[in-house]
Amino acid sequence: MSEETASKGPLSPEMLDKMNAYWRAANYLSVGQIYLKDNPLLERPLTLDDVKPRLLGHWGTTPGLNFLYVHWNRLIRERGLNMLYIIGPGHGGPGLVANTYLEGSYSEIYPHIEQNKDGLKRLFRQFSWPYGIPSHVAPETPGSIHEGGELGYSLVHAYGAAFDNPDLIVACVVGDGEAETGPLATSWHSNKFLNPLTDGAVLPILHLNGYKIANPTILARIPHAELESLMRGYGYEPFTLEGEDPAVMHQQAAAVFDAMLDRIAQIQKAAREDGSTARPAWPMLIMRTPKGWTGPKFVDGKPVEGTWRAHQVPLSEIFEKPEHLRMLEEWMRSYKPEELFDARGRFRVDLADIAPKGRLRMGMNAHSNGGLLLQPLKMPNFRDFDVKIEGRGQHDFESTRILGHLLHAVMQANQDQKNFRVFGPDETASNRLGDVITGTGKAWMAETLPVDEDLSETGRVMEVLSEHMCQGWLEGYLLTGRHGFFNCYEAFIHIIDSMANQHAKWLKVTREIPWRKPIASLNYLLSSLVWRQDHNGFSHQDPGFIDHLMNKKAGVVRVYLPPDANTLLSVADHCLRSRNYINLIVAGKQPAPQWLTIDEAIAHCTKGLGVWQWASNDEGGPDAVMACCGDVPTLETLAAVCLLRERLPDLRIRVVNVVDLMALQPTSEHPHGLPDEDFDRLFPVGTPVVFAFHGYPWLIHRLTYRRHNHDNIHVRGYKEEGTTTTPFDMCVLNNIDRFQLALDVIRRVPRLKPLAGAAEQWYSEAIQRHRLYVAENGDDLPEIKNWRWPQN
Ligand SMILES: Cc1ncc(C[n+]2csc(CCOP(=O)(O)OP(=O)(O)O)c2C)c(N)n1
Ligand SMILES: [Mg+2]
Repeated sequence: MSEETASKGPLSPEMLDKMNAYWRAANYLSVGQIYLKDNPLLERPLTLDDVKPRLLGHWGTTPGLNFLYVHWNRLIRERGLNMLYIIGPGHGGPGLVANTYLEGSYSEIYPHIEQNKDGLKRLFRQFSWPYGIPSHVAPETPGSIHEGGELGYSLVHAYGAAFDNPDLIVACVVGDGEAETGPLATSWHSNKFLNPLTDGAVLPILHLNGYKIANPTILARIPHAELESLMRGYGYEPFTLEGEDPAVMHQQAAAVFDAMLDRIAQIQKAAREDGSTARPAWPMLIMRTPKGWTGPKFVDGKPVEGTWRAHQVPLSEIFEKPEHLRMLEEWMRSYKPEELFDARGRFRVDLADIAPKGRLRMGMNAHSNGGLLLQPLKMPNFRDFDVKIEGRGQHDFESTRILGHLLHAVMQANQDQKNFRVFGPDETASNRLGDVITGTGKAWMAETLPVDEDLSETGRVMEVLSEHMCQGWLEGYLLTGRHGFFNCYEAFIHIIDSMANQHAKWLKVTREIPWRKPIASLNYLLSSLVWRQDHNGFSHQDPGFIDHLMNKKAGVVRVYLPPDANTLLSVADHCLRSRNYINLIVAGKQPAPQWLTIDEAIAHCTKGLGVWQWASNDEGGPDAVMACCGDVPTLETLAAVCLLRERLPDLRIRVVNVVDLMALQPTSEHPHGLPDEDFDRLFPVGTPVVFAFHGYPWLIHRLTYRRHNHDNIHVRGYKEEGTTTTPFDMCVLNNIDRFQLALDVIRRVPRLKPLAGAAEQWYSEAIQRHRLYVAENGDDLPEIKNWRWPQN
């Protein structure tokens, strides 16, 4: 590089040369991974035998990611930074693998990928190879907490990682295509929740390479001033880096990053030493560089570098066109591998030396393997928050309010550790968990007015009306070794279905990677449930998230439907202590009868399902089993038992309540699955089972399909009938009401066949009476509304 270029910036000529060589090495290794299975140092002319039969991967984004990596390396070394690197366009996986290899962390974690020619050959070969490594920044990639396969979540993950990590800087690349997604578009607002006093910093880089797969990006095709205004409008101070001449770009990048990091240091000093509480305008970078930078400029007469054609594999017809093989060799040789690796294939020591050492290497940053840092939550004794049962079902409590007391105590117990946060889309109070806010407050760095309550710069309850942000922050928080709890309306949790998928995949894979240490589980509380949408109606009625999660790997997912407050406490305690799961808890917030003492609740939850003997009269074996799962189905089932007992006192009914949905499956399908012998004891073969389920009924069939008594299991659940109506009418509309359940039993028990006609008559009269009353009075019949389990 010329002296003149080198003098225009903070890098010494020697450092500039080394950084550029380091970048060339990363680019070389990235291309090598995409194309080659042999001849990794190009010691002989490239032949088709050296090329992989299937060319899989993405080049376009990679040189930009590599460029940033070498600059982070310099900054980490010069400033002793604790830095995590999150890549939105995770399809740039080869770049991260290349860089963690060059810094040595890859070989430490995977010793067979040695720092020599054999290691290079394996490094290349394994990429996108069956049983090798994935093409994206996957859990297998050292230093990663973010796969980036599904675009949109990089920035929320970055913020989640930065919360309560005051010494951490999270550099986050946002793809300009990724920036078009809904979750990413809203993520910029995370800066209204990040406190420079107690949290780390997020350094967003908008990677404006101009293109997605096949189209330009919006942000690349609006005037620069408009883009800057957009970023200013989001509350950032935008910096810009633009160009393609490597020497100039290295100098400019070094200057701009020095300025941005100085700015971060100023912001943190103002908050930490000078007592400033103002919301800072954090720096962000708009980086405008060519897509596929340093790659082939033209292929088959068409421009590639700097266009969407560079997205995947720019030379894809290697086997068909000899010209492509020649161009690939030329491209790879343009990085001058002979100057980068010694004769044995080891990265040149003086170049390797510019990378940070030990734990400061981004591939080794402990925050990227959060389990290493995980401190168990200090858990108060949940028994202390129990509801005293004075007569079963005689008093109503809001179960989630009781849980709120426990969460409040968890929050208080862990205030010093600063490793627990509660997340929710503006519904924490509505879900009756408001107690958790008391004494901790809700995080808020934006303006406040006298009318506001509980907003605080140091709040630990995170409320924002974006399920995406709640989910993303929580994931980032968990993946970096902390704990959390997400509460959400049941119907709207579907908004993050896809994010839950991705997290489940991450967990599934990490469980198989020995160096990834277990992290705290992702805990959901779904409340404001389908059956009790008194204010809202049909739009708010959808219990399908359960079904969604049930498709995930059994090793990862747990689903609990505690029927009352004490079971909810027991389940929540269990979930908060667990590791590497997605725990779904479904529990109502409306006043509802309470059934079990805390000791009974613990015993019941430990089993996952069991006979409620106090509600059963099944001596000598049941005529029918009435199973229930969920709070409203449990109430209706118990009311149906009473109806039956009044009319048919000698009918032997067994009540089985299910808290842990997974227990219904065979042991072969899920670790919580009840052994067949136990299942058969509860649900004897040949005995009719009327099952009232909180969610869509088909799920119970799916779970019990292989059980011996499956043919006799008849399920009632939500069948997409709803509106703004009374609680009991919701049950009637979906045929899960007490009259229907009682009728089902009469219809199914063979010896009651003769009574079926009269029972049908009785049923229609009851429903008729209900309908007329509800239509006339706008409320449920008093004997329904005020029904209580009889005391004897
Ligand atoms: C949510 C989502 N939608 C679509 C895709 C398919 N996809 C993969 S890469 C890509 C283009 C990404 O463009 P950009 O974010 O600009 O990344 P880069 O240009 O840096 O490769 C698309 C649409 C995806 N991975 N995720
Ligand atoms: Mg792009």
